[in-house]
Amino acid sequence: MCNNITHYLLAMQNNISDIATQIREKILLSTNILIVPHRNLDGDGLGCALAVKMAIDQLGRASTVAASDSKLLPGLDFLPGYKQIVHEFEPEKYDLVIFIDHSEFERTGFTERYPEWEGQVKRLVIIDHHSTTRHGDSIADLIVYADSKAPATAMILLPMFRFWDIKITEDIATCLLLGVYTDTDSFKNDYTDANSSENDDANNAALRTSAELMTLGGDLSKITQDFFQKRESGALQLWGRAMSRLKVSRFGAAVTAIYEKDFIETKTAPDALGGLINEIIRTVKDARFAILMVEKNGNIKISLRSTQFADFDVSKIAALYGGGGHKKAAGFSVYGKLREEVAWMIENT
Ligand SMILES: [Mn+2]
Repeated sequence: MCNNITHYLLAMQNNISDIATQIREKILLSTNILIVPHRNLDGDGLGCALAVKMAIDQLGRASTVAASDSKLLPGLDFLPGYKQIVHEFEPEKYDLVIFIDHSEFERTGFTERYPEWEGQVKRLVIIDHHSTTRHGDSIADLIVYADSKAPATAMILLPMFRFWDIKITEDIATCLLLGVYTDTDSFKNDYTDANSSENDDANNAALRTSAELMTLGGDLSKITQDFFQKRESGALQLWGRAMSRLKVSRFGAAVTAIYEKDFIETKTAPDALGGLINEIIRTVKDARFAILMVEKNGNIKISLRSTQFADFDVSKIAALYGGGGHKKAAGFSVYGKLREEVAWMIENT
């Protein structure tokens, strides 16, 4: 086992050397760089975007992090560079764009506001760990580094930064640690489509990388306290409503719903639901998968998660309704309002 992990980490490091050189060259060729994580930002997207900015600072180039969410993850405002994140930008000002933790213009959340943007991008670098990574062939000068076996984009960045001779400061270590910690769901070994032995290897590597990041000054207690233990009371009231409606079907689906009025009455927005399905709904004993239906603006967004140890592919359900995702986490949207009868119909499919 120990050997496997060493191989795993070494393989990551070796694979990365060529591509890391090319990416560093692109950065050094550029004068103004735009770093763009995905919309509905998570810990990995945010931590990695900020870490890449700090690394680019060390390479002596100017960069900006742009995120389309109007409200960023609130518990993480202690992260260096968080307050400098912009929500709008002038596309023509940048000579290199870096996509972090995703691979598509669509996923940035900026394409509606800047429909011309894709046509204006001269150079694009994609650093991602999703199995859905698409090679954006509309851009002539493109480098894609995708490793779908990496538990987090942060796991890719650490060896890449080393290759660039970046000093891993305490701030960089904290940002990368946030990525590994959140994308592994706090090391719960549950992040990819991989089979269980690959999952074990990857999780072991995630723990080793995290230990290393903590030795370098990564502040895990700050991450866990500020991100996971400072919830708004309205968010918990909202979670309570979902929990009180929870039902488990005979097919092993743990199902619950949030109605539009719940947001109004608890004075919350959909981002308050972050963590609910993974941390609560999915943990129901005997459930094989969890369904959270959320009604908002005439739409019902359905999130699906397999439970930790069930071999159940929720992306197949999502695909039936034109949605997407992977084996453990998928979703789709339908127009309409939520009525309990409808919920029971969905449960029986
Ligand atoms: Mn990620």
